[in-house]
Amino acid sequence: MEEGELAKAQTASAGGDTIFGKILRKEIPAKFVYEDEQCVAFHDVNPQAPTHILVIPRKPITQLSKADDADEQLLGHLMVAAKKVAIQEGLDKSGFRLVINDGKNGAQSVYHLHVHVLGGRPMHWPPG
Ligand code: TR5
Repeated sequence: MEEGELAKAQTASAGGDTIFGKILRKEIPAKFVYEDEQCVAFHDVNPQAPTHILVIPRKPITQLSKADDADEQLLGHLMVAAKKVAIQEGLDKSGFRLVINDGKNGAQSVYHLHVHVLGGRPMHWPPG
């Protein structure tokens, strides 16, 4: 993650509408590479890998740690959708990574839950 994104994560806070809400309402144009009744997926504006797509729920859950137990089906759905996106992008042949950042130390900068789908290059471990 770039310094700028890390800095944003330090100042970002939960609550209120986010840029992803605007994308969902089509107030900001974004090309959805996948969508269904519960989620949409679009390219990250600042890709950290040759393929970097975000899968977000239509329901505005701020972050994973704030999801309710009742969101269990939706959370599973996001992972299935992320898998479909990875396959659609041809990442299943070489491998890929899913990431959910949560809170300041988790480097979350946008407080609308999202799953990062990253691929197209070897990933490093441990992550930074
Ligand atoms: O750091 P976290 O996990 O919260 O990830 C937020 C991600 O949203 C980052 O990877 C950003 O690059 C990405 N992002 C931020 C904006 C944006 C976006 N992806 C697509 N389109 C975007 N728009 C239009 N505006 C942003 N501010």
